Amino acid sequence: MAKIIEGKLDATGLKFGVVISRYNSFITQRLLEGVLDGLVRHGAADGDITILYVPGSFEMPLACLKMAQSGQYDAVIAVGAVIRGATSHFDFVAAECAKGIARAGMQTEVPVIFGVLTADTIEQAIERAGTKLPNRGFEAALTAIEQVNALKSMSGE
Ligand code: INI
Repeated sequence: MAKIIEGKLDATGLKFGVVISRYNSFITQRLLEGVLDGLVRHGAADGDITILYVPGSFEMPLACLKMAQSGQYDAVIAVGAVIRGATSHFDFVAAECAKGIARAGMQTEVPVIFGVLTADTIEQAIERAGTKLPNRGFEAALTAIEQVNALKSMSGE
């Protein structure tokens, strides 16, 4: 019989850092609401969640790295919205943001979750922030909880 290791969706006693971008704040605030809802409804205490604001998604990797390095959090959740619109800036910001966030997790061995929307239009971003589609922030919260618990289970905690 195969041995299965998996993470429970129980955030009781876990500590979370949330890095949120002010850029496109009308979207990122909705995502933040989803993150907080997802964490608290799965048992996290309000006081165990720290929110760090940064100017834009390009600034998120360093902030995530610093939070993860601090040793104060079981997971860090990055919340941003990169919208293509009419600018080629999108490709640079989205690529650096994704790479940097992945690197922060690998470097620190703390789960750093990519709760960053990348969308071609503002309408798509609104849909993914909890209108036509589920709130991506809520999904990022559940991802964080599962990943923390999966890694804890794997190391026998
Ligand atoms: N930042 C975002 O978070 N989303 C975007 O869609 C975006 N666009 O398209 O320009 C964006 N740019 C700002 C960037 O993140 C930095 O704050 C800026 O370049 C200063 O470093």
